Amino acid sequence: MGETTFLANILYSIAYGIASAVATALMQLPIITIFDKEKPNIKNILRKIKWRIIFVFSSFVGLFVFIMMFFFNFAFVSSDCGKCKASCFLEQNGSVVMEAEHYTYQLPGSGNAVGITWRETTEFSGYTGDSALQALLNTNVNTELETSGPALLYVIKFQTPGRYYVYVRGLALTGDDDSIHVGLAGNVATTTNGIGLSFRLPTFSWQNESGGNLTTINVPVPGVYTFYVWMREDGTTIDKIWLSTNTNNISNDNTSPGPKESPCKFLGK
Ligand SMILES: [Ca+2]
Ligand SMILES: [Ca+2]
Ligand SMILES: [Ca+2]
Repeated sequence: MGETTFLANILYSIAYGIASAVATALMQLPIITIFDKEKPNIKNILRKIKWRIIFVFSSFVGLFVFIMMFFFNFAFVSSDCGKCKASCFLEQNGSVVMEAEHYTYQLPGSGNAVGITWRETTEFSGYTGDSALQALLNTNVNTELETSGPALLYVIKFQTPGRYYVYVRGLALTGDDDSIHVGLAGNVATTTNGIGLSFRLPTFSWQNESGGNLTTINVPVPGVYTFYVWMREDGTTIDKIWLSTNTNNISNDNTSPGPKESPCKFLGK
């Protein structure tokens, strides 16, 4: 969240509210002047509009609240999502990049994954942003082809429709701690591949494949969608997500940090 932008928006809202209240008061003048049988001097006009102070004040409060809601919903665009978790990532030019730890919501696991949650960790070196997320406790649970693992939800505003290649930066402690499922808007992209999107190195690296296939999601029309990451095997650790319309962005096993996180806007939750 950009604090400078936040402060500027508050000051702008206050100034706008005061200006609106003054304008509302001034709008009373022609009415008073036309219907006033007394001489319309400043003293009489000020006396006549005195009872309208409550109305003007309530207008100010109402406008202030309205404008603050407006800015919370539409104008809090930050170049860095930071700790702003109730946020909506903005896709630009066929690409959106999200730190895993900046998820919008998390849903608990069910079935054999009951009680497992995604937890922030800085235990493994090489993460980007604030941390990575690990599905814990790690007691050898595998949801196989079910999406019953704890889920991370990322709300994304897509401007560019089309097929997106899913790249996730994560690490594998062992072969039993190395896979996730992903999907968009309830459509799972990986379960039909017989296995989830899997990590192959004990250090953070980018991976796109699930069961030897490219992992893709489809955005049919521009709009706001929710991207899902489900734990498949507990102990799996993820750091960053990159959705791109370009299949040649980065190769599997690449350990670079990748591009910086996309901008987001605050949803006011
Ligand atoms: Ca595995
Ligand atoms: Ca495990
Ligand atoms: Ca991260």
